[in-house]
Amino acid sequence: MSVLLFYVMKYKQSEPENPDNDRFVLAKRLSFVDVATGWLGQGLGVACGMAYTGKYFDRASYRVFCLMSDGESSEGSVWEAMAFASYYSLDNLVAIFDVNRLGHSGALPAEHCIDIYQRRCEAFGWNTYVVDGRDVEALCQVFWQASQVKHKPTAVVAKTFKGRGAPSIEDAESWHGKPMPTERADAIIKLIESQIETNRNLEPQLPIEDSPEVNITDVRMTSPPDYRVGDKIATRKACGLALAKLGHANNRVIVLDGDTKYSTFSEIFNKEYPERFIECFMAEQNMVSEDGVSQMALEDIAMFRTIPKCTIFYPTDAVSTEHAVALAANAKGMCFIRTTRPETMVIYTPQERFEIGQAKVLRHCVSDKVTVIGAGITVYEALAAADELLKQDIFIRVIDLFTIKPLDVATIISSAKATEGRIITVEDHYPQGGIGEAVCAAVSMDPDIQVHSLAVSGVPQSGKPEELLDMYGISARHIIVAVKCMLLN
Ligand SMILES: Cc1ncc(C[n+]2csc(CCOP(=O)(O)OP(=O)(O)O)c2C)c(N)n1
Repeated sequence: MSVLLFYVMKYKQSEPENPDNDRFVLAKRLSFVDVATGWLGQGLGVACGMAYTGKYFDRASYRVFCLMSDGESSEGSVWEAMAFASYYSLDNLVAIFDVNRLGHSGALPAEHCIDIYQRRCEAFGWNTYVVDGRDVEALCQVFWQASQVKHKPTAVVAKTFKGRGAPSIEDAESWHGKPMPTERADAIIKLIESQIETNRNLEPQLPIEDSPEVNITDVRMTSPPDYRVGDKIATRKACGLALAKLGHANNRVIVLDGDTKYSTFSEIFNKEYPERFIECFMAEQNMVSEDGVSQMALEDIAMFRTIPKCTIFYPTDAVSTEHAVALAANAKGMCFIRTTRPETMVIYTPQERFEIGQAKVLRHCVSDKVTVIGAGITVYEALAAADELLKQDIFIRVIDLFTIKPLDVATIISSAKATEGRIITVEDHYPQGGIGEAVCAAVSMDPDIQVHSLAVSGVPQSGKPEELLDMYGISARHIIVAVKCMLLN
């Protein structure tokens, strides 16, 4: 990283987004990392897109560096990207394989067998160097050599040790993703600082300013659709024609296809703008690589709901989870069990019985005014809201769904009837395709039931679970507000 950032890469330190800067792709988020791909295996695909743009569209001098890990290279998408980069001769792209032998759970298949990585990279048509990842001079040399190579992307296979220099941490398993105790971290920082030999302020080289000005805002069709009512045309063809039309509007409209241009009709675009058509072949993972939010699954319920016969469990506590596992083992078809990261309180006795499609009513009394439906983590928020509202003499019924598909429609409807038709759903999921929509669909034929849904509406940031629940509107506090609003209306 230091060789790259302070010796090799050219960029304006004060302007991380300057288009002339060299690009840096890494799985971790820092201000000068152009793309952070915590969902491993996407980085190289994104870097390929940047390098392709730099070489063929911008025709600029900036270069693209992608720091990858050895564990990550188990992902098939990495090798799709490797094939893409060499096919398109992306000589402005350098991928650095940080081969530290370890993944999250332990040693990786190829461990420190550097030659395995070397041969794989060479087989994919890459100019490949093997270095000791701590040898500054060797790194400087291979990065310089890489800059001289034409028509081939470069792979730098660097042998490294995780936690190098830190006593009893170097090359040891089970440190991945584990916070270091403060005293230990302080000692290690001191140790590292004691090894710094110069306090010279290192300045990166400035970039060559030759990237074009690009405007991709306000891309409009130049004329309205040219179809008459009664015309017959396949929409896939209309889509292909529309893309070609959009190509007139802005020369930064490009099309990527995965060896299907005659089926998708993107061949129409290809004929008109061959230089803006990118054939990605049958490597769709690489084709769609994009910056993703690291491992926050907020669309999974929607995805699994669409699969025929798939059962979706979202157990709330350890007891219901164990039942979910046993029920899944005996269920026909695919099952998806959604579990929760933080520790949650056990709320069911060992004697409680669970069935697929049977929800649990956790709070109820004759004076209930609203039914609050949750699953998993949001059940605790609903219970906390119920406790708080109780102090204000407002009674709510709380339902734990247990399975989201199939949904316990009978319990939902009878609870809604008992609470004057009022339902609030609350879920740690995007609104689209989640619990709220499932419940709405289930009660849609009943004009006397109204559903208000609390769900995560934006792409979230990282944070503490309780902070995130509150920030994205699905905490007890938000449930209380929603209950009161519903009662006012
Ligand atoms: C696609 C994907 N699967 C699983 C994870 C969870 N995960 C985070 S880090 C990691 C292992 C990291 O090992 P490696 O890729 O070698 O990186 P490094 O040792 O350099 O940290 C895993 C499995 C992830 N981030 N992305």
